[in-house]
Amino acid sequence: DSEDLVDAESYLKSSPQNLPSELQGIAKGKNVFLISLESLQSFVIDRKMFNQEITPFLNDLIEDSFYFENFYHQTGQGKTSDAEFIIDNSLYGLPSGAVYFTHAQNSYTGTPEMLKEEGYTSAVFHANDASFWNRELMYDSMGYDEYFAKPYYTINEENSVGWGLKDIEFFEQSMPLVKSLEKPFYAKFLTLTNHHPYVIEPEDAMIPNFTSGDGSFDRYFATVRYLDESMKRFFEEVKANGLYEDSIFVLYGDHYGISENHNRAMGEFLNKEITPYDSVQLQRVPLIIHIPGTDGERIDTVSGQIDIKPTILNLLGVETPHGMMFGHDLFSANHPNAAVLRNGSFIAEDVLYAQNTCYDRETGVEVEDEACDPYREKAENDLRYSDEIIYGDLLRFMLPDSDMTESEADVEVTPTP
Ligand code: GP9
Ligand code: MN
Repeated sequence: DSEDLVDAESYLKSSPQNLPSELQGIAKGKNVFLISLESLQSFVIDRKMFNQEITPFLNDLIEDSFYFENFYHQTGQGKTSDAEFIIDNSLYGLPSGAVYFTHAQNSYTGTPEMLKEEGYTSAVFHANDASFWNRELMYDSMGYDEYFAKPYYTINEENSVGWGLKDIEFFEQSMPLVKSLEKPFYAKFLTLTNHHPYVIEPEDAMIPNFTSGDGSFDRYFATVRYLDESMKRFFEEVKANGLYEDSIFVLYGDHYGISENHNRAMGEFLNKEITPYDSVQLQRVPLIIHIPGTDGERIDTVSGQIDIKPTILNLLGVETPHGMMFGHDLFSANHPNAAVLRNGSFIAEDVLYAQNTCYDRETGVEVEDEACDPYREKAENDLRYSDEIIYGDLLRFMLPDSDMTESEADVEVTPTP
């Protein structure tokens, strides 16, 4: 009941509040391009295979963007949809199942709904069945205005592969729809080509397969390279359509592409034996925040998808109370420099905790368990309170436009049924 929300709220208020960042409001009134890069992990960034860059375009984009090299996905079984949920709510997904399926009818204060107050139109572009991951229902709860799914795209034999429309085609066909949006807009794009088992047609492969003998691992690099090419073309289209200057771009990897079942091949590729420490480090996905007109900066802050909502809201200078968020502005000086993963692992400035073992974060050497104690409680509490909010649908007790909860305001407001 609302008392539980008050507990969760006081827990969140107990952690240091964001100090204003020097980028506060730098993108006020600008469009937001939010791009989910399917199954893209950070181990391919700035890396060559057979002397060829795996992600040449992203490697260049990073040079004049804010690139977070210690950014982790925090998804569970909900995969892409968990990433979408975490990013739009700054709440964790669930310990099992997909929150998009089990709790789409809850009350939320998602980013699209909050930006509506600021005059933004919000849209999702994704060339798959509209009902996949129960998105239609959850997008309503999030407050998205438009959802351009499969019916908006021309999909046929030659322009699709694997899970559907090829990414280069997807972005090409999306552009006229983007131009139809009222500005400013918050537009999310979900790519598809770089999806397990990473099938691509020879004419689309721009880099050879790796040679471990593990099929999906070996093919991963060609579909990653193709995704990179689709991003290059997309930025060219955005510039050609005069949308570049008045926009910011948030590109993120949604979750891992290569699971621990492929540790042998991964070990061969990285030339090391993959330990539980390495497996957590491999949960890093790219976060690239590109703000035209600003210089690039490589930022090593330990961070996660949970931080994206407060970061975007602060970049846009959105003052209204952000409600219950477990993440922190990535540009604030006192970001906690930590990330909690859905399975209870966590990464902090000096240690990394995985499978009941504490490691030195820099070296990967096992250290005494006490070294992880300072962060263990926060990791457990973050997940616990976030789960309570979802299982109890506690945000329905939030008063509109306020951080206050019903009981704190001591007003009798009957919660919406
Ligand atoms: C399906 C696409 C891929 O619409 O988002 O989903 P995933 O399997 O990565 O969650
Ligand atoms: Mn995905």
